[in-house]
Amino acid sequence: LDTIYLKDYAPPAWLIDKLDLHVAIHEEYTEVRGMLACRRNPAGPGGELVLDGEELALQELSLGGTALVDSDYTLDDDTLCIRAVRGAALPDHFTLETRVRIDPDSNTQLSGLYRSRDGYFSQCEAQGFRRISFFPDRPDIMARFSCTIEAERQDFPQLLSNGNLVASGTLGNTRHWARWEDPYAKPCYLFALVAAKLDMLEDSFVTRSGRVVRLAVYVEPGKLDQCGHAMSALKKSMSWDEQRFGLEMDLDHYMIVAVGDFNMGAMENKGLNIFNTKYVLARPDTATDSDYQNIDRVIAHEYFHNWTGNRVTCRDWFQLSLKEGLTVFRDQEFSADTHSSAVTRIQSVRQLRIAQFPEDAGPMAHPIRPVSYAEINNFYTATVYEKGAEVVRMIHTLIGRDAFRHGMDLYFQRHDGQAVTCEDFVAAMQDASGLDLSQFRRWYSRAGTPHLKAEGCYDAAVQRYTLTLSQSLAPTAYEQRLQDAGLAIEEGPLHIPVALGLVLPDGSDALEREYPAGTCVLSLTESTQRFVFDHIPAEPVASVLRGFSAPVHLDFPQSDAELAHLMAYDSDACNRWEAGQRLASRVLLAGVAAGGQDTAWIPESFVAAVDRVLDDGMRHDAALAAEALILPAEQVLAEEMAGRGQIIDPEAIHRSRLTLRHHLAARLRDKFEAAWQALAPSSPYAPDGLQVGRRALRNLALGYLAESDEAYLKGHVMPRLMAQCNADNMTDVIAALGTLANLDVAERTTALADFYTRWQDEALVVDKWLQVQATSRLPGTAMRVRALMGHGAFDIKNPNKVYALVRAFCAANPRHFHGADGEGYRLAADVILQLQAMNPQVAARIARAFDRWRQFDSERQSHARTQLERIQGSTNLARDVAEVVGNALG
Ligand code: BAL
Ligand code: ZN
Repeated sequence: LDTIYLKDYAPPAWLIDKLDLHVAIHEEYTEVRGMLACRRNPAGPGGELVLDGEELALQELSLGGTALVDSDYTLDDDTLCIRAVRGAALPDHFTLETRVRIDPDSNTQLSGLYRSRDGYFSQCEAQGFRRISFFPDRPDIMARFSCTIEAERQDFPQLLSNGNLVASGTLGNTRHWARWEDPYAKPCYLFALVAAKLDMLEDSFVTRSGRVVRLAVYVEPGKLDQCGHAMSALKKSMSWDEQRFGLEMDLDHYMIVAVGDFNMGAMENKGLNIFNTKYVLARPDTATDSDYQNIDRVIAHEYFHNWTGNRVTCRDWFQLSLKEGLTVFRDQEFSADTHSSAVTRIQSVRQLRIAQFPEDAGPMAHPIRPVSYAEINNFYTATVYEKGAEVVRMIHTLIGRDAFRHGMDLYFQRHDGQAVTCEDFVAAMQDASGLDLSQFRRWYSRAGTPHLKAEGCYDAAVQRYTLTLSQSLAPTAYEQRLQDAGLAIEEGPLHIPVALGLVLPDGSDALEREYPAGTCVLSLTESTQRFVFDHIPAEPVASVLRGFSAPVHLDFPQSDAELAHLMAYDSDACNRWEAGQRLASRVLLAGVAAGGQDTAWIPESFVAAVDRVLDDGMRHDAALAAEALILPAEQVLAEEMAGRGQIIDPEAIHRSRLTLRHHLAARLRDKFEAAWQALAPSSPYAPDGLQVGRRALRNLALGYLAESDEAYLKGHVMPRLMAQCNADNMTDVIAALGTLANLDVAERTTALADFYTRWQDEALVVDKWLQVQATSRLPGTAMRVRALMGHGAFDIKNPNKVYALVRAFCAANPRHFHGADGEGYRLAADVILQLQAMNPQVAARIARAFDRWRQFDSERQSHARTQLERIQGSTNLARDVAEVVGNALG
């Protein structure tokens, strides 16, 4: 596998100022003509003009109107190099004309231009544009694009591209054309093209300076009743970015197109976002509360990219987190401001632990700015996105909200219209705040999750509390790769912001007078540091890492009683939740050590704590209580075991979690019943904060009630579950169906069959039907997933179907994926082998499920190795898959 290194970055020899495209879509093929205004880069290294091109059938090539001859250029599978024009040296400026044919109808990779049910759609990030036209496909080439699209009028009435529609017309009897011009220079990964038959919802937004922006959401015919929420999310995002960051929409048109075949969640193409339908379509009876929230978040994310990504873009793909980490931070802040900030933060932290911490500990470990890759598509990761956002958040925590805003202003003043590096972003933050961030920069080049060790000591005689903090970061697989490649490994302590509160016995904050919200932000910059607090009137319980102020593992030996104190009194909601999670993990891991059976390992104090949280949830904040009552995920417990050097035992983890659920259900049945009754809906469905919280807690209570003994389950719970399968909103329906999918009862079959009959024509709802079955805890799930792959509802060419069935099974059903018989691994390998020829990006994402195979027992390791080697030995091994599997096998 060829590896690409950051150290080899060189500025381009040639710049492209303009690209004029003409795309003619025909039934048999699509013809693409490109006119590239090329200019020698005065700051470049000199040399030939190198254009990328993949699966392009070259028809014509000329320079300034002169057809090039064979000796003027070389063409291979992925590059076209122009050296001369009829033997003479290239002039400093010229226009290059290319004409190619492509075959979007057979493009199953969904990268470049491809056919989906309702038309043709493009996806160019990271390197899809080279599958449309010859071009230097690198983000530091920013050109002004114009695009004329031509197609059959009846089948493809909408012809869309970036920017403004400047002309359109008809061609003969059946064809039509449209010409678009984008006023902003952009890298080619932001180019987009749609030729389709879609319905449109139109609206407008007036920016704070008075610009009227036409907004349009395009969806498959018949789905207009499912786009209202996306449109309102877009308008909310536009207002929020003006208020929080002073950033205004810069175009007259902003379009969102939803398509059912899409590798990613969505794509921020300039003025023409293309979205996976999953993040656009919603109606109360088809979408859950979390679907609604995800739509808000993803619409906002893509919109925010207009500034953080499009106006200022990345110099090279190693800088991906420059736009992704920053934009995730921005979408998290948007969600915090528009929903509950505590719940938003808790959900982000949970997701980081489930997806990013294991990545940091596994064979694909990399810093948020890696220095090498084989396939860039493998680096759209939880690390680049979610940990990248944490790094931006730490800057925000260290310098404060106002300085951060000044830093953003400075970043845009300096770099608007440029392709820059993470270093440029940090420099703007440093210059705006005056805080020296040189040590902080290490976060950009270090892989792995640091350990933060804390030790507290209270001296009652002098009323002094001393906190000793130490940090350590063990080498990961990434450092090994650096070493193998002879690259330097960065060392030294990190700059870690540790937000701290001291909670007194009466529940008040000891630091409340000196610091806002009683929270001070400590800067840990040494390996070990002591922090001293005087005038602390009684022994406090330290609340370390409030708001999860740094993405680290906290090693702080607090007693159960101290954690219970934080659960009850910490003024920081995130740390109240965290204390509960630490307590629950402690209990569950004791259960694992005890084999997961009987209940002697479940302390009475834990049952009492759950009882209190339930009470609190009914009286105050149901949403927060629901978060607190979700036990740590099996994957998180598995990582805790691995972190302690233990072999992961997925069966024992599952068993102890289930035993704890049964125990809580038995002990607190009346409480769960009371919650279920008290939280019954009293108004029509709306995905608003209050209702969302009430539904979450009510469905959580129902889930616990379903863990009751058989008689109670049959007599009292089953009728409710079956009735709820016909609720008027998908949140309640899927909560009931998901619960039933875990139960070995006849009603399970009936409910699943009825659901499918009702929803078989709604693709996104069918995805939910696949997912609840893929994540079922019942024995035989691997076999049922395999059977579902042969069901008419499944289509291996559609990423959403693969994600709903296969990825959900591999990533969200650890007990069955890591089943002792190796069936889960075999299933994943079969899918990867079949999929890699069609869609290597999606195949590689499934392959990531093997990341942690070495942490299991030798029998499981042997099953996993067999499958990994089987994949690695396959003919036509895709590069994306080869990198993932190669790293896994080490
Ligand atoms: N840029 C790829 C999709 C996203 O992160 O918005
Ligand atoms: Zn993004």
